[in-house]
Amino acid sequence: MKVGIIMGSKSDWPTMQHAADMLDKFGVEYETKVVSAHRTPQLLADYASSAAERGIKVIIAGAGGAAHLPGMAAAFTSLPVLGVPVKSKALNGIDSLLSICQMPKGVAVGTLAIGDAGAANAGLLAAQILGCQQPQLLAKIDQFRSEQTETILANPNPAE
Ligand code: RP5
Repeated sequence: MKVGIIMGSKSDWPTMQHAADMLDKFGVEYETKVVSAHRTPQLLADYASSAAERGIKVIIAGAGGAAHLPGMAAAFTSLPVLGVPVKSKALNGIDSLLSICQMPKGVAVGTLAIGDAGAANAGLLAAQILGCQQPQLLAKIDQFRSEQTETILANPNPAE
């Protein structure tokens, strides 16, 4: 298991699924789990503090509202933690974004964009991090980018 995808609630899954889909594209192994910083604090402590010894290399953590999950996960492990701000109903994810990206100095969380794009990019970035040690994985990411570029260049007319 290389990537741990955790989220504060089952209701985050439609967003966080995009991270899993991206990892599937590159054949990167992952696990998914609901782990809430405030509803299941002991589970969070256990999950994050044991992640490295269980073979996890990167954690993707998504949460909405007062989204302390990524920061708290990062407090329990020195593995890289990528935070995904889930779009909240009340404030459209601005609350999630600010509570994830405004980490005080000393414990780092990499923050992605709000919502589906952020989750997909978290998967992509996790694959790139793992790719530092795996040239074949980086080659797959290069191929993905080339295809993305070709798709746009082959269809430049926005009205078509
Ligand atoms: C956060 O509260 C979760 O990450 C979720 O985005 C939000 C709402 O959770 P539910 O009330 O839908 O379970 O902890």
